[in-house]
Amino acid sequence: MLTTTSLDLDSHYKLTDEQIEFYQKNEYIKLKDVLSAETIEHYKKEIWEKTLELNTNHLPMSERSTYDKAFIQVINLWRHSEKVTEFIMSKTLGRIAAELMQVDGVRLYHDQALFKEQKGGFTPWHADQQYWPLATDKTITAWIPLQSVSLDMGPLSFAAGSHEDTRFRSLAISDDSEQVIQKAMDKYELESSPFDIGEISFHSGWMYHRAPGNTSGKMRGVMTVIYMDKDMKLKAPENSNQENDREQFCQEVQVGQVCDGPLNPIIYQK
Ligand SMILES: O=C(O)CCC(=O)C(=O)O
Repeated sequence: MLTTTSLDLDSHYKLTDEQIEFYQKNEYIKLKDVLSAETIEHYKKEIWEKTLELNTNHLPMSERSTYDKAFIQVINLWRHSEKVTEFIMSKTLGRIAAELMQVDGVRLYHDQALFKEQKGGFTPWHADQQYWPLATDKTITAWIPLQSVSLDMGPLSFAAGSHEDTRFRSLAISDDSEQVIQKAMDKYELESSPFDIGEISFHSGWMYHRAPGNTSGKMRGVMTVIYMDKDMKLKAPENSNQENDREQFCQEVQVGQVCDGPLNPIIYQK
């Protein structure tokens, strides 16, 4: 039986200067052996069961929108399970997030389970921050596979350095974002590679990414944690997605104030 102290959720994953420079330039990075297979296994069952229990996306694939074909999405799982809370509050992951962004500390924006079902569709090209009413670009997502992810399961794929192209920031996830952004991504290097167990990617809120569909016959279970700079301020929402996010994730926070509401605990601080 594992105890929390035997897990690597609160250890120091030493990033090299090259890794931090790589992230600063490309705004994504894939890191191997961040968590042990043992740790992932310890939390996997609870995350898996809660995700399936709370999922409301039950239509047959053929009747779903492109967005809903891409994944089952369950948000703020940490509010539903103490065990998941332990996982989400990992200082190992929070510290990596802070060091990659070069900030003194990070808060939780929210978590989400993203399970790509058997025959699940592709995740269209997009940048996450279209959805977020956050004042700066100091945001980052940890994408944490709950099993290894082969190419046919739909690994998250990144256009290195694409955050520099600001033209498509108003596009929400859709067939339109897939087509329009795809055309502009040729000039960036595409990283689309499998994930080992324990390998975790980190990407910024404004870098463009997508995922191929799942043709493997197996569910692709992934947990994500979205962090923001601990000093992040709430900005006035600029679209309906941001209005929605403000209500869901920035409760009790006024525009112009630090996002330090009850749903935004500090996860790591120097
Ligand atoms: O898991 C996926 O297919 C998409 C994930 C994603 O877009 C994200 O975590 O920002």
